[in-house]
Amino acid sequence: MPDATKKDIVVAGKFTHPERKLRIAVTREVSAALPSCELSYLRRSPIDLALARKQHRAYEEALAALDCRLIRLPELPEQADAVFVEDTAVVLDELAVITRPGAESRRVETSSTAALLAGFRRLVTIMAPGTLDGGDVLQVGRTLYVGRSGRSNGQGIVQLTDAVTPHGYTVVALDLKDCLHLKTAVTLVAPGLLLMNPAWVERDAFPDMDCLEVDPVEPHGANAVLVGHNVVHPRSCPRTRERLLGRGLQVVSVDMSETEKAEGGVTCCSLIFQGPA
Ligand code: CIR
Repeated sequence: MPDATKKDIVVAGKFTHPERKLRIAVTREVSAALPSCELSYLRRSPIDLALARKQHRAYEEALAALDCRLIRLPELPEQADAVFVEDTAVVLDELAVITRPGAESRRVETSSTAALLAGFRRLVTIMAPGTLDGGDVLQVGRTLYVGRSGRSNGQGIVQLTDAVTPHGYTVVALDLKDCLHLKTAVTLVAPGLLLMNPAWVERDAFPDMDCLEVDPVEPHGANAVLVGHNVVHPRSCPRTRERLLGRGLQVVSVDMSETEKAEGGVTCCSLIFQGPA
């Protein structure tokens, strides 16, 4: 890990299966400025910062309990959305793509993510005029589905494609409607199984996949993180949780009420990848 970042990084978490390959989860402290976050589809409502930080700790603990080694990046106190670290990079086994977030206010977030990830991966950086948010990139094996959203543009998707194609990945660009990111609309919850909101992304975009739909009263219920065999899922969507349980999946529910008001979900608050063996 580069020296410049070492002093700022908190490493926590326990290893219940040290013989397994190391799984790393990068998070970032909730910014004091979170209440003035970017909003695209939600109305602003008051955010309880202390509660947001408490919930974020519980989220980190949930990841640690699932055998993630946590690396918490330091707070960027002036960057309201910096807790949503997922948007700053796409980490694959072979390389990490440092994004150029679609929201101009968020572009300064990427440098500290890059400094950390340089210790783990070769880096490729999305350049202007390209924009890409990590929340728009859904990896399913060697396929990267990418949302053409308000945050990720055609140039960004071309640059991502150029970076990953030599490593055997196929990039599939998809249209979205009425939601911020692709992973707001669809995530992977088991091998071959997607959890999705068909109002926001076409079910037909995934002809080879099995799809479970969110409960219609829980449009935000499709944002889940698969960690091993466990689905980390928002407590605010209990009906969708029942559907996941009905498929025999193991679900870890986390309360994210405060970051949800900032249009964030469970995927956005971490970057999870395999570390060194
Ligand atoms: C934003 O608008 O950028 C933040 N308020 C929310 C970002 C959520 N990120 C994600 O879903 N990947």
